[in-house]
Amino acid sequence: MFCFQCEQTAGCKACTGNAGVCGKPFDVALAQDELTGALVGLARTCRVAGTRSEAADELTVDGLFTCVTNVDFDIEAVNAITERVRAERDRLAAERGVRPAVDLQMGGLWSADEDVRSLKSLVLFGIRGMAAYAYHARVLGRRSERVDAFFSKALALLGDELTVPELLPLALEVGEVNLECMGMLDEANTSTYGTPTPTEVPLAVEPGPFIVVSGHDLRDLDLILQQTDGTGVSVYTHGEMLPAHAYPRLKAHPQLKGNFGTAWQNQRTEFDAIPAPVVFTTNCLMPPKASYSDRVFTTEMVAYPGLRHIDGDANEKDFTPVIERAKELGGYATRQERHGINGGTTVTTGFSHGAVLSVADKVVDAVKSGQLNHIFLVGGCDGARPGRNYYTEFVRQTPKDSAVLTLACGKYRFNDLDLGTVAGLPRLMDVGQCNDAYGAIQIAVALAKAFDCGVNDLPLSFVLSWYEQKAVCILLTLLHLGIKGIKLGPTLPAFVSPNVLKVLVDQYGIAPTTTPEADLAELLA
Ligand code: FS2
Ligand code: SF4
Repeated sequence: MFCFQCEQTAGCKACTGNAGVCGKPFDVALAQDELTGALVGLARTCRVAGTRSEAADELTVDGLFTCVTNVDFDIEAVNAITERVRAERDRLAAERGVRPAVDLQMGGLWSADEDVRSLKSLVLFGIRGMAAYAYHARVLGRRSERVDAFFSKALALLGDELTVPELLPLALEVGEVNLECMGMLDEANTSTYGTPTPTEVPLAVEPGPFIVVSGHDLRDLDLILQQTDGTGVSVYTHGEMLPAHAYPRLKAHPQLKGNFGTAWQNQRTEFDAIPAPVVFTTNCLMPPKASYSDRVFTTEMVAYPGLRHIDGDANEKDFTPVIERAKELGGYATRQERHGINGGTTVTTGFSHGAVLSVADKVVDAVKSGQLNHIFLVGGCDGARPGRNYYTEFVRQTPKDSAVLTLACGKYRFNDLDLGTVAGLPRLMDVGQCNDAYGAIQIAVALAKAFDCGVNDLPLSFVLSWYEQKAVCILLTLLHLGIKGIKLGPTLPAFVSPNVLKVLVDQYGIAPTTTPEADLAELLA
């Protein structure tokens, strides 16, 4: 196997051998390569035929999302999608009277010239991340012709012989289209569930049966809430589901009680003795320990051999097996006090662009009067690699006349800290999930407009942590917008070759994180 798509890749180079660091076995890695090669074959067939189909678009999104880190560890599930992709390719080719294109052999890509491999990887991993967002939007009834057409175009191009100057703009185009895709998901989430408002979320677990819901899919949480109404079963969010508490139509369910645990990489400890079922709606699933695997359910594209999968149409899924399991397990007999990693007992979320821009005047006045001197966006993924406490220390050391916007699961390093207020605003504001980077961008653009300057001229710095492929597409979006001087950690992507890195440094001033002290001094200078 060869896989180097995520931050924890072996030796900061690549996972090879029998299994990846994430626990993905070599045969699943090979099956995911085969699936990706088949998606390229389908896209090339669409290109020759001059058309796509709804089934091809759906399978493309499903297939790309399946290959995101910590989503699918089940070879049968992966192979089943590959077969459907090939069948749709053949059907479409027959319908259009063209020859079906052959699958791409991914080994050729992994052993290509290192700059070509680097840029094609940026494109492929970026569209894998974007596919997750397109998927969440689709279950809420949203699709975008531009987004779907781009998936097909980019996949077909991955099979072509392209040069570095041809591939660079394609990578930036991933960022451009991802902005549209995140915007589509933002519109889907807010029009379905309302505009998030700042909400304090307890970390304690109340007595009685409960379900923990992890991942990013709000529709799954919505269904679970509807199906637990009046049953006496409580619901807790986990990981990236935390921002759900801020959506009016989700928090209207009184059984949505709080947030369980911290970021994804702590699940094998935090779920060990839990008297409740856990549902994974998306990444980040880790191979479960035997001590709790009988309590873990997967749904949508998430799959793991031996775990129970809740299947069915995204809008009519039946979570009864999960609810029954919650009742059997019974939950805790007494209230469990639980804490964030810095000892806090609550966290606050819901500083969406809608909420922050409703007090935009206050923010602008605070900057103009000098009360608010700097805004840091400290966002991205959490992960297991040592060195990620950089982000805790960075946030802890930000000056009192600054504010910190955050998003995605990296915030669990510091979201239970009490940073107080600045100019009447909380100093720490959680914008939401990783896809809510869209919201953070809207906030930055609105501030730039208010000050009649560019985003790079604002007293605003981006300090990002990455782990999987959604971080890749978000980074490409920021580059597409021309954002300069991003600090990126805890390590740089293994798939970025020295020459590609040089372009990123020369044109965008991207730099690896160093120490909180040095980075803060530089960003505030
Ligand atoms: Fe965190 Fe994992 Fe959100 Fe990533 S829970 S690293 O999938 O997309 O962020
Ligand atoms: Fe390795 Fe990451 Fe690939 Fe898993 S997803 S095999 S950890 S590079």
